[in-house]
Amino acid sequence: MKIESTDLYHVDMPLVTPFETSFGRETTRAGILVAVHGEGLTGWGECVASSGPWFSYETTETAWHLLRDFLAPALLGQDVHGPEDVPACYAAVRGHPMARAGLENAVWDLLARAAGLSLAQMLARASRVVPAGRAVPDRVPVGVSVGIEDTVAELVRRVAGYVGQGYGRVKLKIKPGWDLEPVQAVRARWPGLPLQVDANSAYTLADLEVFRALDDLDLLLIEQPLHHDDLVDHARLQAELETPICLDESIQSPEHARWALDLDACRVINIKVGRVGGMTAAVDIHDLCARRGVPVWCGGMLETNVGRAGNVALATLPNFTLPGDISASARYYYQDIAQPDFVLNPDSTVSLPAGPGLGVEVLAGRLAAVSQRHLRIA
Ligand code: SMG
Ligand code: MG
Repeated sequence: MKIESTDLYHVDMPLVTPFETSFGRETTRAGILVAVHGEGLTGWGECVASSGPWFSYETTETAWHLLRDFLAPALLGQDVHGPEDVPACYAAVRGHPMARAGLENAVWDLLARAAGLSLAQMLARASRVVPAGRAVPDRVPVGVSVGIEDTVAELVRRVAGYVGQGYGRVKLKIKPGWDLEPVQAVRARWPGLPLQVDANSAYTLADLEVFRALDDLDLLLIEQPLHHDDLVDHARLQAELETPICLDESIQSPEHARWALDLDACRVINIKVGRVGGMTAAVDIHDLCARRGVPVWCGGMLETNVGRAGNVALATLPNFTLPGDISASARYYYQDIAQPDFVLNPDSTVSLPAGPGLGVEVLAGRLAAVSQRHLRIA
């Protein structure tokens, strides 16, 4: 498949509910939608870099720069046989995984559509641990990630709303000053609820007592408690805790995943396709963890239905044994740029859309309405 052109759309969309983490509150979500064209077909990818360098150093501006000046030009005119050919086109580019993922994932969608396969089928073929003949699941288990609220009472009300909608697993954002009290309150109200926390790197080893107390709350995992770039202190903390540490920000490549497991810095990995540079690396990390007996789950970056469809497909791989941060479309945006929407099934799953590739279609009018700029690279 010869890549004939690429379109970049810088979007900004208001969130249905503001989302607050240890690094701040977001009321809108910026991102870049990437379309690649070849042989009359179009594939879509979503770059999940935020407006500012908080979750990672990447921003929509840095990703736009990388995509416009390095990544899309390197891919232009290339004859791509498989998605794994894409990272090879810009192997010399260091870092910037979210920018790379936006483009690579668009090619996965394009090639899946060309082959008449769903993305989930393509991913199963790419994995080295999926047994031959395994049927692709038609749904994946999901949970909801709940941001920091102004009061514990508001948090409990918010969680009650999501539990009432049918979410069977809840993740609470924590930060110093917003940790034991809210988590204990939610645990007391729902003693059997699968519950986990995410600190987004807000703590240090000096906070050991907070983690010892969280260790008693029967949590599924504690996500990214320490520095975003650290593995050594996470290994020290894991040695003190029964609850598995799950790394998010610290794992930006399959190499980071291997180093983290070798150091026992975590016992679960959150795979975000954007954070690790694309589906090829995401499958590699999945396979590594499967071979080592380490569970993984699919993280979320408040994606539109384009990114969400990719996450749902990824989460069909067999070692995604914990529910993903893949909530129903209605939790994020009033009107998504791609359809159909994802809805929550009563068993706290979302279903895979039908059709080849991602299984969602971008609506040109809706995309134009939320686009701040558009660039064609041809
Ligand atoms: O997509 O439902 C979602 C959000 C999941 O909590 C979520 N993501 O650190 O895991 C994380 C955060 C990062 C969000 S920053 C945009
Ligand atoms: Mg996280």
